Amino acid sequence: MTYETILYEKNRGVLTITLNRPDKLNALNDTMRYELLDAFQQAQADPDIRTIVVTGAGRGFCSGADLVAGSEPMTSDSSLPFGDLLRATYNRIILQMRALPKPIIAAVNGVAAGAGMSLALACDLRIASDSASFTQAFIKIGLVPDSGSTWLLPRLVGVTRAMELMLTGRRLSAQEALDLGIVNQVVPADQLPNIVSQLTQEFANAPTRTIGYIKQAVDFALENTLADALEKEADLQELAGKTSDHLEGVAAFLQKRQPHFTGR
Ligand code: LHQ
Repeated sequence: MTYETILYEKNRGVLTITLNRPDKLNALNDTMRYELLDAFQQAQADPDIRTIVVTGAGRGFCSGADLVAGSEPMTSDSSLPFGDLLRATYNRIILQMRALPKPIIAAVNGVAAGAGMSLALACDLRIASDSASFTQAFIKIGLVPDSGSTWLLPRLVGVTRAMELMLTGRRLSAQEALDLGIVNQVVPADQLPNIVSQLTQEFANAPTRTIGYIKQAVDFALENTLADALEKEADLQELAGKTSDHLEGVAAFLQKRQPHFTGR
């Protein structure tokens, strides 16, 4: 598939998805949402892809839903009621990202607003440029936080802070987002690509299957009892124990050398 609104670049096991509507701070229109969904599906199916970076072109990461009526290519569903619109694309993107058994890193280069913030929250790690910012902008236009923000944000920052951010729409600096635990790291803007690239090279050489199991285990644990989480860990550990990367990890340890993980 050729994409119009995102860039899809594969390099040495790393897929970089760049949201590419810089004039609108990479607002999500119909085309972009379907392209993102397709890109994450490709990322899941392609065994050469071991990690995914999501970032934005220009000075924004993603400003959420495209609010400029009539500007969208009328490809499909922009006239749907909001509930159906969410079910048709946004919700599927978020579920696809959480179910994707590979690490997804948000390289948050600029403002992440509304569903754009949700998109960042649905990634596994967030590295922010010092010029990034975050806003639960929904309330400013009289909408409920969506695309997973109500589920993801309280889990990251606790209910007290999440409610404050959702009720006020206050725009957080990257440093505030770091202090609250929304991002993993804040780096100078000009170093963001290099620092993210170092990290993703590590992930491109990691025991990928096990990373998929870790995502599954943590998301499961957040919704279930300790007893159920222990059972899930046991199931997933059995699978992890059968990977060649586990055998390689143990062999490398015993031979006092660096492991060579293949993601199998
Ligand atoms: C934009 C946008 C944008 C279009 C900036 N659209 N053009 C789901 C389902 C159903 C319904 C709707 O919603 C959803 C999910 C959602 O995401 S709802 C929340 C939607 N997003 C927002 O409400 C955020 C709107 N944007 C803003 O509040 C600001 O632009 C932020 C805080 C993101 C950035 O502020 P600034 O850095 O001051 O930039 P700016 O406002 O000057 O924007 C730059 C340009 O980008 C500007 O265009 P222009 O032609 O004047 O230069 C904006 O109109 C355009 N833009 N966001 N979402």
